[in-house]
Amino acid sequence: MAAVIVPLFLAVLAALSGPVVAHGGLANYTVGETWYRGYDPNTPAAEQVGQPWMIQRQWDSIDPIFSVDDKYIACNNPGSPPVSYIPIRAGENITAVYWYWLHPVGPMTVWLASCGHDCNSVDVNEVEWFKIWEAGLLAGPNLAEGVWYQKQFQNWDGEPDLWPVTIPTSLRPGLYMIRHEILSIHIENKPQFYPECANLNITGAATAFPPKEYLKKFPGAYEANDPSIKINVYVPDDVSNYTIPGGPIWDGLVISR
Ligand SMILES: [Cu+2]
Repeated sequence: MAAVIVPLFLAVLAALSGPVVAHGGLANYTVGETWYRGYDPNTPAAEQVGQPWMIQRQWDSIDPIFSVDDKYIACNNPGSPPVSYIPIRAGENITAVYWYWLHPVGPMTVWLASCGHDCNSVDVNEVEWFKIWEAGLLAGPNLAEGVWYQKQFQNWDGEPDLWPVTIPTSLRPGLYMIRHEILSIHIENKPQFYPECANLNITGAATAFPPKEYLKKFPGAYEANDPSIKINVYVPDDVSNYTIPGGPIWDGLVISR
């Protein structure tokens, strides 16, 4: 489970030179001072799949997923699971590292799913995900021109875009997948989902786990006609509140069923 310390510059850089399309994805993580290289769709799969350092699910495209019913909405993942797990303690931060994220409008969410004894034999469409973090519209004046977290986390000064998230302190230890999703809604009624998944080995002595109402599948967590997903952020232009789809985040408390 060796850490690779060389930053991996991502496909989005190549995409920037394209005339129209510019998307992106997540291919690096940090925990503390340790850098974990993930999958790079611009590097041959044979150099990455099965490598002992790989901690992220293979993904092959920086293009978005447009349908909530697309099975790739789980992990942008037509390919192979990784070999290794990022070690992390409950209560510790994991930071997702992007380069030059482009889109400014829409929510960002982070989900976990328990894998049982092995994340590499599970079906990413069958595991049960629970949301642990979300951020949407931070300030007005309206949906199109307001400050979204998605806009605020961008860095265009050569530094990477950093997205830190805390693993719930009360979560019971085990093998989990972590799923980062950026939902971009800058094109009217055509949502763009950008999910990627990695393996975590969460340690600690806590015992909590979210109750059933927090557990969702992808596809399944979202409705195509959710007004936060099928949305025109430009009309009307006086809306300054936004409900992040996918239900509430689990706050780490044990809730009696
Ligand atoms: Cu894009």
